[in-house]
Amino acid sequence: MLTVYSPDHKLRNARTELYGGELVPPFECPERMDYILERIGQVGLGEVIGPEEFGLRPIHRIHDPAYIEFLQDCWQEWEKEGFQGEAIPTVFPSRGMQHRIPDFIEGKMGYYAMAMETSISDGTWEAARASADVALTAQSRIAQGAESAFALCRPPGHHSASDLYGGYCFINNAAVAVQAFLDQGAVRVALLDVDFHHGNGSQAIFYGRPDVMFLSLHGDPRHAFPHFLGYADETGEGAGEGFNHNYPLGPGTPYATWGEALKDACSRITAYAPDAIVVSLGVDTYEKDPISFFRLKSGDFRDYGRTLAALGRPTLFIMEGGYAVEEIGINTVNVLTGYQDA
Ligand code: OKP
Ligand code: ZN
Repeated sequence: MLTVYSPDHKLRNARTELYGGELVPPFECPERMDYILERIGQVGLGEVIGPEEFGLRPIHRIHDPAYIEFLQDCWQEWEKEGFQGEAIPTVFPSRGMQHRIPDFIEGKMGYYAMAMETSISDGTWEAARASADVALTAQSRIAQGAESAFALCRPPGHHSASDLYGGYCFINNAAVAVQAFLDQGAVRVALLDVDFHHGNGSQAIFYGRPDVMFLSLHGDPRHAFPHFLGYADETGEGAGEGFNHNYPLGPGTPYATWGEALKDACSRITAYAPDAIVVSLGVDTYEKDPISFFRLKSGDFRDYGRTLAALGRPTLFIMEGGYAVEEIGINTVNVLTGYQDA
């Protein structure tokens, strides 16, 4: 399987994440990519290539241009105020308040943030743009006839909606790739999110649309980030009714239970008969993940890779989360070899 990777992800090197009331080194760190690349080499998964540049056009198909401009300018505007730390909002358009976009950077950040653990710093925008190019390059290979490809994206994307960043995400790489398939002639695309966290951004983007089926297995929002979306009764709206499927799962969920939910999702995908499948691949479902609560073991990743292969559709894997850094390579590549060897 071909992997697309850009070293520009290293430009995303925030020093801080707001966690438990402290500023700690981010869980979503550059070293994650080193372990995955190392494992790709060890098992001989296939060629690793750099991305092509696609510019802003495919990104604007998903994201509000004013939001993209905000991401581009955020760090410079923050620095200009003379603030000493990384950029973090402190005030939000909550219930009963205006949803007008302020001029001052701290207000703008509150407007565009869905969570505040994610600091913005120098290079964040450049890395996010490169991550989208990685996704689009892998997508183009499948459009040209490859049966699968792996977009080794960093930063991740599935929490980002049209005009929201947070949860370590800035541009929704998977959604941008889904839209690229559709713009190139696909009629239906399934977006399957197996990251531990609910893909609230992806769900929001496609919620009213029948041309994309979104399915997500994730920690129950009553117990897990992002807390405010991901319930089972969110099934789509308008023309999109019936094309959104959430599988919220509780603390301690083992692979036996998780795998049953995956099989249900797969039968829905088969019935939908998509032209392509995009997988938001997070391996924070792993038993030793430091911020998650499922109990998948390394061998389980290989097993569900085989389940995905049985769908028999062109499949684009997009990297999302996974924070047990030393095992992230083994777990991620197990999905891909499980798929490939099936
Ligand atoms: C990004 B991705 C845990 C707080 C969680 C943010 C998690 C973002 C996950 N107590 N904070 O979906 O892997
Ligand atoms: Zn996650």
